[in-house]
Amino acid sequence: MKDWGIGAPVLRVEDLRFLTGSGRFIDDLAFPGMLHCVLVRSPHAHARVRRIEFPQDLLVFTGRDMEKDRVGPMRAGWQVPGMVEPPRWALARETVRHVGEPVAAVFAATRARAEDAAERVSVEYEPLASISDVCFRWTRGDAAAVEAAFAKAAHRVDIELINNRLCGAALEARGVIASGDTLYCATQAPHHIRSHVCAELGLRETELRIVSPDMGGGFGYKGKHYPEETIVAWAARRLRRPVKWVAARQESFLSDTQGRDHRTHAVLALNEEGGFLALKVNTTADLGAYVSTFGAAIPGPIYSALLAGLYRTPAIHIEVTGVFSNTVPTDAYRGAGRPEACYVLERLVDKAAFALGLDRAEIRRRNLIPRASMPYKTPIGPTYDCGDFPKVFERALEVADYAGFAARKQSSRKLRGIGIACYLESSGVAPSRLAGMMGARVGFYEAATVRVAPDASVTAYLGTHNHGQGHATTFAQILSERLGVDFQNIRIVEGDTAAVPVGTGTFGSRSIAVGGSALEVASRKIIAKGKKIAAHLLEAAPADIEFNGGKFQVAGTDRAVSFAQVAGAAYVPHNYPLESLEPGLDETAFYDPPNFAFSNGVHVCELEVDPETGATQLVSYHAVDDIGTVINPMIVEGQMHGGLAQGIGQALAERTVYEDGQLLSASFMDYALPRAGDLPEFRCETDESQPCTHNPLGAKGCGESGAIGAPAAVMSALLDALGVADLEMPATPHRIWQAIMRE
Ligand code: MCN
Repeated sequence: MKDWGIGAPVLRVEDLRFLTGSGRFIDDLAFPGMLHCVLVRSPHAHARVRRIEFPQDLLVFTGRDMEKDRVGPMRAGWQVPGMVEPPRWALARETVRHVGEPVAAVFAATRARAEDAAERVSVEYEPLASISDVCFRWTRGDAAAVEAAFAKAAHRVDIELINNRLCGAALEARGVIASGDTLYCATQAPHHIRSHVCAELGLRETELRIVSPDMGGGFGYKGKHYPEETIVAWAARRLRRPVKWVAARQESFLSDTQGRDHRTHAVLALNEEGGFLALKVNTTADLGAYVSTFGAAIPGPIYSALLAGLYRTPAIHIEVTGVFSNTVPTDAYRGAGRPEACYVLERLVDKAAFALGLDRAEIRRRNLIPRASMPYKTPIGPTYDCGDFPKVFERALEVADYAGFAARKQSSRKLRGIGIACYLESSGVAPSRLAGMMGARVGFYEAATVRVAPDASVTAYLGTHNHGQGHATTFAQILSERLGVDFQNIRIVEGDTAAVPVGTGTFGSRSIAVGGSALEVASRKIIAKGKKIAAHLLEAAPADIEFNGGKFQVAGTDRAVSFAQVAGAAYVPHNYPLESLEPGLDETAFYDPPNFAFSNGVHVCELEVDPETGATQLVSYHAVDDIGTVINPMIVEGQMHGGLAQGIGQALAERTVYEDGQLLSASFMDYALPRAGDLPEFRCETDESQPCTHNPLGAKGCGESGAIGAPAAVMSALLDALGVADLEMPATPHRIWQAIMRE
């Protein structure tokens, strides 16, 4: 196996720093004269703020102070057509709409003092009844074609599902520090945060620098714009002192955006042989109290685009109703719309298999889109550029020994089940033009600069953000491969708008497909310029120069100059074509993908349930994923493991519970995360036979794959083990035991 460059399982260069305690996270930062901010948050789900009172010796700001300074409302980053977007203020002005909404900001020299001071702020509320209202309706597909297909169908199978609301649980809580013109902010999307905060504070983007340093996980929810960013940036300017806010763990539950929360009714029409004829999906998605940054996009355009999955269903229609409720806003959480789509489809397909008396593998086999149909235009919009779904499917069944399951079940003393999930992931939202037509207020390109130093060491600057994905390693692998520069001589810079002037960020598994592609294009520009410099040095025509193994060579001769010689000549241009070429070796590329990169895969989960207690033990989990060209197989496997753990958590344990707008699961005593002992040894492999056809690396994203396939695979296995038709996530021992008792 290769030990460097693209395809090599290179150890992560960032880990030495982290493992030796040299990371630099938000809470590690402090500035002279810094004040600590603590927020007074609403205890009510819905209330009018009557009066806010506090002793004169306290330093407290309220929404009125921000209003006087003309701080503008927070706006969503995506406005689905027809969407209602009520104003959202960083500090509430008249009304609070969810428990945890910030009402007043209290400042003191230490955090403890700020916490004590916050206790002395008294807020008089007039509680209001909780409400629910429609924010948007979003449809896709051809309703008439679906009705016509249903009229002719031999079978019709329908299902009602809840996709449980989840919350993110990164090791490091969110945090923001403002100092001078810099906002240090643990965010996945520094450039987006700059735009949002500047728009609200009336600043030019050149007046605010965002630095997102090392970050202990983001999982999608740290990619969104939050009130605290505006509050802290504004307060620091007003107080002329650095200001720091870091969330306490319970605050995270009350203020971080949450994920999923769908109610869906779906119906599948089939012919005699189990062929899918039409699919009708009706989903109600809870957006919470306000439209968060991508809060409407995730259940609208993103989720609905994936409802064809890996299947050739000729007619599909989907209607999504986004509704407000008096809860924390929802937004992206690892998978973001795709696990929801996968869950609907796979549960429905399992149910159809059951209704028709077909094996669950067989019904899928009959309906998978064959490779020969690529590129495949789905009836709901997207066109898949490539993929060999049947191959990935058969391989997954083979590695999981699906055929041998019956024997294993027979020899099991518990309730044993096997489950299959076929998933599709639209990595890297694209293209900007199409997203714009669907309401996006931002672009979806990525920018990369490759800067070669005079000594031929290389720094690359990207608009993406590394918060656990290993970018410092994988991006360096790409450059090392392309430029022939030693891996140790490459440095990757992300997360600082002063160093990286433009960018989009890391979410939607876009970093490799979009950021990596921008990097690839920038490195091609470096080589193109290097060829011109080399041609001059070698007194040859640029067209005759080849770049191979780190050397620029006159084709067919042994005359060559090294990459280092070319870099040296670029910066000490003594022998250099200055009349036709600028000095320097420094190139930037913007890359706006023409399409999503469609990662896909098939997961097979096997488990046993203890009939006495309802406890589930996963026995094995096999995943075969097509993520196109793999840059670092070790990192990809780690990404899969993390995603799988989150997906399994959704299936078996995690659930955000509200009662009358009060959050009942606001601690890790009440919100159950999966632990290492709950997880089996994962067996993951990739299929690289179908590289993405439209990006220059051929790579498709993998960061969310595990979280997309796992809930459906685990639930499929559980239903099989229990022999029941319905069971809700999270399938806790209690719920499972109740299901057993009902039988
Ligand atoms: N990779 C690769 N070959 C491929 C695809 C990816 O080697 N064909 C590598 C990439 O180079 C990168 C990593 O795998 O180092 C993930 O790449 P990608 O799929 O592009 O995903 P992103 O880097 O854009 O990460 C975002 C994705 C999302 S959306 C969430 S949420 C998420 C995740 O990744 N949150 C994470 N993985 C996480 N991992 C950690 N540790 N922490 C989080 O918060």
